[in-house]
Amino acid sequence: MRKQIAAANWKMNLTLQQGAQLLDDIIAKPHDLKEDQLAVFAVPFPYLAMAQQKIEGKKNVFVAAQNCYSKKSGAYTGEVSVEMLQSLGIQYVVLGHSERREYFNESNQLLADKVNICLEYNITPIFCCGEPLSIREANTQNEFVAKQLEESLYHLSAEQIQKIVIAYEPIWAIGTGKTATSAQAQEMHAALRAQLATKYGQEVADNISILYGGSVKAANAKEIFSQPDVDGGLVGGASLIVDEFVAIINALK
Ligand code: G2H
Repeated sequence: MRKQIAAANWKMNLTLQQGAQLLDDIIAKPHDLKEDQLAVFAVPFPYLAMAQQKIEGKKNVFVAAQNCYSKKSGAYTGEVSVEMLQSLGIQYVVLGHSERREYFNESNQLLADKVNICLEYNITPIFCCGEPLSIREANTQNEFVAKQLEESLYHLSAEQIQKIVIAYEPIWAIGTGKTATSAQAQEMHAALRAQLATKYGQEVADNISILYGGSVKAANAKEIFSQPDVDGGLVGGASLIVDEFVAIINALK
């Protein structure tokens, strides 16, 4: 049974004190995470240790980094290695968010290298993919997203690919208040799963969690997550509000 995941992406928001308070408040609220349901908090690098401490002993709750570097160590001033993350006990890393691709020129090839190093250190990549508005308008989104997966993930073995979480985030729906309809999300998620099945077989494809991201909030989470191929969400803005994110966790199927 694949995991259902509510992943918070704080992006570059909050002070340390605000982040600590937000985590305390969310953790204190009642939520009912079943065996196959996870809550993941992708926090800024300087808050990883704090967050990791706060979630210690909490079942099915994890902390994620929002990025990592593709090299093991060395003279890469300002970068953060996977080994550093591992030494903090971090088990998830968001990779290839569209903001990283756009503002920091992250290519599919660089992301393939980052995926590899994460797997080498037993850290699960939450691999983001998704098309810009122009591609959606040209109705070539399936090919566009297929290429992102092909160039960053399809060198992996069947065993390795099952360790990846995929997050589909149509760029036109990110932080814009525009959400893909649940039917649009389901259509893309089903297409991605079919593509994974073609490459790795149906059983492998059925084990891979595919999250939806882009203006998920308490009001639309249940409807989106109820789609058969949507396994939860990667949530930006709404993850910064206690009641919103708690409701989103509770909307997991
Ligand atoms: C997409 C998402 C979180 P938001 O970037 O990754 O952000 O929910 O604010 O659209």
